[in-house]
Amino acid sequence: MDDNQDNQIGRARVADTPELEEYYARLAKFGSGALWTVANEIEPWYPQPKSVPMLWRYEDLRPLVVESATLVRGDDAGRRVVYLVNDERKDVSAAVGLLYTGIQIMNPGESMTAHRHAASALRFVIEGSGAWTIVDGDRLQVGPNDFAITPNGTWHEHGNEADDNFVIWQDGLDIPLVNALDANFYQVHPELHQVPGKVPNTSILMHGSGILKPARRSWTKPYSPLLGFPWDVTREALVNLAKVSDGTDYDGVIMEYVNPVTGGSVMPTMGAHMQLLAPGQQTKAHRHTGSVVYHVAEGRGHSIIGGYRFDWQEHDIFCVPSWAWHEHANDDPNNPAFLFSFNDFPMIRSLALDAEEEYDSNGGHQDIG
Ligand code: GTQ
Repeated sequence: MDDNQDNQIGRARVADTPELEEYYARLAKFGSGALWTVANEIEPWYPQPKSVPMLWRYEDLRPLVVESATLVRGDDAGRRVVYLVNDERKDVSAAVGLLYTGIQIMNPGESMTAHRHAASALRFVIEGSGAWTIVDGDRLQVGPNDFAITPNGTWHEHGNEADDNFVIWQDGLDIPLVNALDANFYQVHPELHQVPGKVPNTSILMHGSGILKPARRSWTKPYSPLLGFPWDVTREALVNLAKVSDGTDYDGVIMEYVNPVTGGSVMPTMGAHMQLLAPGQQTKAHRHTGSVVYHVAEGRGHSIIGGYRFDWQEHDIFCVPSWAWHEHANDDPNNPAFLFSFNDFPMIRSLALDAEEEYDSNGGHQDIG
């Protein structure tokens, strides 16, 4: 921000004097302060995220994640996760804004105990067959690039039924948000494990057709009854949309994972998207309120975020802080790139805090919010 802009009527512009400093000291004794000493900082002209743009290379982290599988037992760790923390958000364990993310590994045949919390969680599977997660009794089977949710308050436990491979997946949670609101709760399941229902993937069988929904069945919970979103269906949907649409200027062909009952976001606090960048495509730059964590599902390319270039390849994870300019490019001239992402947009929207601007290379910005 240009601090000079604060030297104007309408902004706080009181100069310190010995008399005022002495007055401030007396206010502080009573748990108080003068607004004009903090006003410009707490009411910035536009969002001033602490988070910085970052990219975490899977190549760097995978060996360390694999090492964790020999260092600690799942039963001792709760979940065996290497979490990704923003350089400027270590105090709240956030990857960006108020979003948490981590890379979880499970050994062959291993399972984690059931628990629930007020925070909402999602998974994006990176590698390995045999992964499952039981969400409120529904045993979901997931594979690479599948997306799954464990909404706030649902009992969940994870496992790997393969004999000979790890499962590695990315977790995304709104833990920093829920903690910022002082609203987090955590419970270990009294039996440590749930009894799964008879038919695995019940939520997908019931709600996953994509074009039909069960008649006369009400669903009133604030999250999607569909808990798993398989990669093959997702990828095909994007490829099909790309046949008939050039997509958006800023994101290429992009689709949101939705609650099939409402068409809205999958959970009340976090939404998720998959986007396709056509071979060689370069998007325009924009910025908006809300924080985003990306996972490269397929392909290679780069993004320019807040003026920094980040080259990415498969399974790299990167973040876009709120109000940071960003644009994406698929650097492969022959193949599409697919980016998974999750965000806090449902929260931003429900609080009517959404704003967006298009980057104008002449230096000006156009408000398109
Ligand atoms: O599986 O619910 O990465 O509670 C961090 C906290 C995963 C989980 C994490 C969690 C979970």
